[in-house]
Amino acid sequence: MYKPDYPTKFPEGFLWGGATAANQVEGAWNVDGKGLTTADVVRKADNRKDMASADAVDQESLKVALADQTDTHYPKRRGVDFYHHYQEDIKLFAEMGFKVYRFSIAWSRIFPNGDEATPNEAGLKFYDRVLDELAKYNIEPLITLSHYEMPIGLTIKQNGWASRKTIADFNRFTEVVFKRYRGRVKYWLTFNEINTSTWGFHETGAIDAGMTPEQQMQIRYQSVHNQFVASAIATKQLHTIDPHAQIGCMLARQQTYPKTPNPVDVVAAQQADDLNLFFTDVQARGEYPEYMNRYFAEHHVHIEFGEHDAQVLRENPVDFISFSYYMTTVTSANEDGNAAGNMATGGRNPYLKESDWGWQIDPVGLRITLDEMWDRYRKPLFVVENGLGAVDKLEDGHVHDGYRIDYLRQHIEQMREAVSDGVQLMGYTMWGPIDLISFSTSEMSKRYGFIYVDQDDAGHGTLKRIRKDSFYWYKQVIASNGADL
Ligand code: BGP
Repeated sequence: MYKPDYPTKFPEGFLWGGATAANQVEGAWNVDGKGLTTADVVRKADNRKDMASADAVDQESLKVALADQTDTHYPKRRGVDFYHHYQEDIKLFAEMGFKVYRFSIAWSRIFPNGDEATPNEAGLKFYDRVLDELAKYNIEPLITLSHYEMPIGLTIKQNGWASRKTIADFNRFTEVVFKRYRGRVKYWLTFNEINTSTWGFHETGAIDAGMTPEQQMQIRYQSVHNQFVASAIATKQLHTIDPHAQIGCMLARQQTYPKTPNPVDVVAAQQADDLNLFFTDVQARGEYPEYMNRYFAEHHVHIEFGEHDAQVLRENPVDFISFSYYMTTVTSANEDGNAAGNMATGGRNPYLKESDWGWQIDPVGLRITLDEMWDRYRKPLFVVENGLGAVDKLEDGHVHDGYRIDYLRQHIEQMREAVSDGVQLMGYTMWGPIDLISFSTSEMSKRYGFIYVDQDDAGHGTLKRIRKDSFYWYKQVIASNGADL
């Protein structure tokens, strides 16, 4: 599959495309037997830069959400109605020349409560239709098994990933979809941005609001461990069920730079980076890295290992490593090392500009990231998210989003440099080829797409799809395999 084409081109067969998540595009939150998910109970943020809204679920707000049968306060329930527009949307992806489309399967469409004895056939059929549509245009699916949601039933019953029981529930789901879609899907990912489990609910499905930071840390890292084991078991299942398919992990990569050349700052940056790369260290190398022993001891975190966990992790590393890339951060020895790992809350870099939401833009950092990760792991890499959230204006039926083109061009140029440096790069799925609901703020107006969707923050609009300027630009990028930027 991968053929190096040194020195300045992207390899032949490079997978160009875009990425979305079920809970941000599908809508149809209560259609065809789908159960409620953790994403369906997240209220719209009051503050448009609020990163924490997706985790602000406590027992009280959960009760309110469960009783609410509307989508008024829960925009992820409505998405952009991909559930009913998938043919039109995939046709537009095909028009741009997509080679790959990354999307997630909503677990609660297949197992509405997470632990039924038999799967929901209507849910399986929906993804059959999506796969058929992609096959029509020779677009490879890249499927995320868990993208920021799980059946809310498992939160209520066992506090989500905080419980080991969730491993078996998840792996029943993965076995069903691997068997059902065998031979039709070459690329799978287990957990989207698994490291954001350290932020809480949206990734762990465990309600820990109101606990002390120490208790939260304990619950979150244990949830991570349970996801590691579930991911390794899924890897084993896939390799047995469909030996031609490949499976990867997925990290929200955030490179940390030292604030100054003072060696103590360099150590602080290295430590912050280790905390970010811990996740891929485990999933790619199959064991916990030594530096985490010290970290856990210093923070009084105790990870409960099942009898066979170490062996399962060791025997089932991932085939490739994928990550999202939005920004880098800066730290110094004077700052709290933990804060440096948080998106948009780390130190500012005076050399970089930022988006309307304060995310610092660092194309060169993508090259640094790719080069370092290739050195560290020597496994194929896949950039599965990168993009610019911006306020777009629709004028006379057009969106002139030159700023988005600039952003993507600069990042793709740096990817090309990394490929020339020798990095094995499988592909690039930019985030949000079609406008969708923002993860962090649940807003519609934070747009990423090549395709504009006529819907506002309150859910009003025709849902009409409109090609932006960037749509035509990306088409030319793909047609020229990244030569014509
Ligand atoms: C990543 C998530 C996506 C996505 C993206 C952009 O962290 O994997 O789900 O939404 O970030 O973030 P936002 O929507 O908050 O702008």
